[in-house]
Amino acid sequence: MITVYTDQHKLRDSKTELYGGEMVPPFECPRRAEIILGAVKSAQIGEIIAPTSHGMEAVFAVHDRGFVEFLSTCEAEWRAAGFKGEAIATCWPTRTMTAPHIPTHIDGKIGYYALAAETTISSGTWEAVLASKDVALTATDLVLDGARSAFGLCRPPGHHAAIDQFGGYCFLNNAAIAAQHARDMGCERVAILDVDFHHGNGTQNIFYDRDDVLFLSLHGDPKDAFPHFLGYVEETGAGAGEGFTANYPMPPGTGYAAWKACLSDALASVDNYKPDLLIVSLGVDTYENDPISFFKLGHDDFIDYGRAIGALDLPTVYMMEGGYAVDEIGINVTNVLIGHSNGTRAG
Ligand code: Q9C
Ligand code: ZN
Repeated sequence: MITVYTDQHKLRDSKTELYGGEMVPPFECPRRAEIILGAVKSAQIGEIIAPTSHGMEAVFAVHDRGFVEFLSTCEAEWRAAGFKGEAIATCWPTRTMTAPHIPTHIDGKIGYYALAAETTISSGTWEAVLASKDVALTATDLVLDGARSAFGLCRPPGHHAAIDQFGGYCFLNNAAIAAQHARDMGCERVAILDVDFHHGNGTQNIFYDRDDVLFLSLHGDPKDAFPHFLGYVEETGAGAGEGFTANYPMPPGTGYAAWKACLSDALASVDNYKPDLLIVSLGVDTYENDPISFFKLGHDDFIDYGRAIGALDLPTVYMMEGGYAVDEIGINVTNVLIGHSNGTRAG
C-alpha cells in the first residue's frame, strides 16, 4: 500500500491547547506523524510519495467560502488586533445569542467559526492544513487511478471540521474533501467509515442531506465524550440523505468484542451500499492507553479490524485522523494497514 506524506505537516506546531482549565502542549503534535512515518518505513508497508498540489475546487464544494477565507487570514488578523498568544475562541453564538451577523472583529469572527476552544490557530497552521488536504486528494487519486488501496498520512486531521466550523484539532475535512473529489471524478457512491474514537461530526454535517455519500461512525458516546453535541443513534440523515448516516455510540470501557460487533454491522451496511470507493477515517485513539479516550482496543485488535475492512475488497483510502498515545501510534496504524492487506483477496 502506498503512503502519501509530506513534511509540511510540521508547520502545524501550536504551543497551546486548552485542556481541563490549563494551557497544555497540544495532544495533536508533529511527533505523531513522524512516529507513523517511521512505522510505515520499518513495517515496509510500501512506497512513500509526496502529495501533488491540487486546487481548491473540492474544498469549496464541501466548505463555506467565508469559513475558508477566515482560516486563511485568522492568524494575521489575530496579530493585527494586538493579541500576543495563539488565536483562540472565547465567545460563541450559543443557544441564547443567534443574531444573523458574522462579527468583523477577529475575536467575534473566530467564535463564529469555532465549534470548540481547545484548538488554537497558530502561525503555519493554514499552510499545513492545505498540505494535509493535498495528501488526502493525492492518496485518493492513486485509488481512482487503479491502486486497490492507499494511505493518506494527513496531519492535521479533519473529521471534526464541519461546513463552516473548525475544532477538535481539525480545520478542513480531508475525508469529506476526498469523497467530494471522488464524486467529481465519476464515482457514483462513496462510503466513509469513521473508526476514530470521536464522532465524525464534521463529516456527518457535510453529507447529512446527501444519499451519494454514506457516512458511518463508531465512537465514544457523546454523553461522555467530545464532541458531546452530535453523534447520537437517532441521527440518521435528512431529506434525500435519510438512512445514509449511521452512528454507533459506545460507553466508557468498551472493549474489542463490543466494538467489533458494531464494526461488523457498519461493514454490512457498506457492503450493501456497493460504493465505488471506501474512505476510512482512521483514528487510533480507540487504543487502550490513549490519554484522552476510553475504549480498550489492544495492538492486535487493530490487525483484526483492518483485516475485516480489507475483506470487503473495495477500493479503499485510509485518511489519518486521531490517536494520542504517541509512542504507540505507529504500531497501531501499521497494524490496521497490514491487516487490511491480509484481508484482501490479493493479499
Ligand atoms: N477530555 C481528533 O481525534 N478534546 N480530535 C477532548 C477530552 C478534543 C480529538 C477533551 C478532542 C479532539 C481528531
Ligand atoms: Zn479522535
